[in-house]
Amino acid sequence: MNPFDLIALLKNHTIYIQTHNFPDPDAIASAFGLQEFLSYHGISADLCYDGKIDRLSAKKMLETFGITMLSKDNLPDMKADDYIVLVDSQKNNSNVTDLIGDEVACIDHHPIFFPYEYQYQDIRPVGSCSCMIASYFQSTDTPLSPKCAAALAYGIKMDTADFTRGSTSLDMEMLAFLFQHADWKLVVNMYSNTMEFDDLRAYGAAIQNIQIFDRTGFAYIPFNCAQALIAIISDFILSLDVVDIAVIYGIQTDGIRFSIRSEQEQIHAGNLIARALRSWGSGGGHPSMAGGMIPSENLALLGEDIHASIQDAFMQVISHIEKKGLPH
Ligand SMILES: [Mn+2]
Repeated sequence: MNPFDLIALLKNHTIYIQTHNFPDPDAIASAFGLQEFLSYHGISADLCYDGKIDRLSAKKMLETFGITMLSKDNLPDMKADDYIVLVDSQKNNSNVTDLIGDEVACIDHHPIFFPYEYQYQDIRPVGSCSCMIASYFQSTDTPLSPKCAAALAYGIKMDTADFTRGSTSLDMEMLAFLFQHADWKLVVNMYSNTMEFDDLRAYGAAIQNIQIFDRTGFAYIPFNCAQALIAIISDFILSLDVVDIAVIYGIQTDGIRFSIRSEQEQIHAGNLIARALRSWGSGGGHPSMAGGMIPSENLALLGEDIHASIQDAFMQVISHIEKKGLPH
């Protein structure tokens, strides 16, 4: 894709850059990076999202890099003919709210589940959305501020778990490119004081109730907590030597939210959750990380022992894939 096509498309319109509903470092960095990129080319854009910025790491990012993101409730002026650029997300996915503006463009690195005719579409199977935005600066010789370069570098590092997850050579090349421009102290600063005291409760609960079948670990968080925290607990459980697949879920007021990790090559995390939750909810994602949800109105379908039902559903899909050696 040619970033100049995006610039041409967006000229003379009111522009919003929207992330998915649980803005993580890659989503925030991508939105911020695109904002600076467009600004240099004479286009001003506001960053927006629905949902919550409820993780310390995300809040800290906004502070550290001086980023302003407007929540849905602070967007009373958005009109139907305003343009929206989706970053790190795609229209019609369950994790992104359909705002009133017109989704004319999409820059993302997730698999396509719901094809949509954007006027500008740049969707590539790379490890982070941030590396795609970095490549826009590089390929167009657009100046990059030390702050913005640092944010994009942090986005790449976080989404690839420091090049241990889904990383590609573009992620690596762009990190090297960003390193030359970045105020690296800001990146280092993001790694200190990253845990909130309340997080310990979620860790504690998961440690208490973890169950391991074969090499699949199940654990749940029995109270409302941030989606990003469920994902962090998922990474934590996956780090156990006896676990190759982690299925972590949080019992929330609007349903059960899942975070899945797989380090088994034949088990595609996105396909696993899509199939396991098929009759109750929905899910999807990457080969190694995925998410999903069972809405509260469907909880009755799980029967009396919801944990046993969830474990059965996942174990059935896993053993089916292992037996058949199905391609993912
Ligand atoms: Mn991402």
